[in-house]
Amino acid sequence: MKKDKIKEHLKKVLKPGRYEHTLGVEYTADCLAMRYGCDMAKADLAGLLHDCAKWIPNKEKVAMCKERKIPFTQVEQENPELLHAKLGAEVAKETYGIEDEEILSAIRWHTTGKPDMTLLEKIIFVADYMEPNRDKAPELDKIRRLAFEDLDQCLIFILKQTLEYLNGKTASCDPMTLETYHYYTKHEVQ
Ligand code: DGI
Ligand code: FE
Ligand code: FE
Repeated sequence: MKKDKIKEHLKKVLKPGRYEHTLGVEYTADCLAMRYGCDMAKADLAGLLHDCAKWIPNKEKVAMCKERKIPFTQVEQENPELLHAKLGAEVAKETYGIEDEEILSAIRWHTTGKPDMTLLEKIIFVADYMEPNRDKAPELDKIRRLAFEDLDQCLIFILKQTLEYLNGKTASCDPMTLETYHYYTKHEVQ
């Protein structure tokens, strides 16, 4: 599907605030791609589509994952909103015709991250957290500066904040969120 058609479709299915967020992630992913020499067309599409499964009701998310034999964790089953990432990669392929594995993987891992992420995966993860419409996370000004100075440090800072936030909420942490955090803090270059 062409980009303007994708936008038209997303505008229809997503809530207005979610659509604005999507455009914010697209724009921010473009900026980070410029800074780090990532393929801009891929960053743009991955940013645009990263939340394309967000509108699907939770029950349906679980059913769709089962139908497609997409494996999910216990935490994802208890918090099906997490599944919008894995399912998003499938929807991007099925509905929007995206075949590029790098783009699909960036969509798939945008919520939890994963160990040893590609540049594109890191860019989408970070762009999602800091795009201009976001205003809830603490120290966003620091995160936005860090994103353009040191992408890995920014990733670690975001993961740390996410774990603190989940602790405070006693929401269960997905094993992949923890694994990503441990991977990046262990591989941190001092
Ligand atoms: O879809 P978005 O809202 O744009 O952003 P997202 O895909 O990063 O999802 C953000 C939400 O996901 C936020 O409320 C925190 C939550 N989250 C991230 N990691 C985990 C998690 N929730 C649980 N239960 N476990 C996690 O490991
Ligand atoms: Fe998301
Ligand atoms: Fe998002």
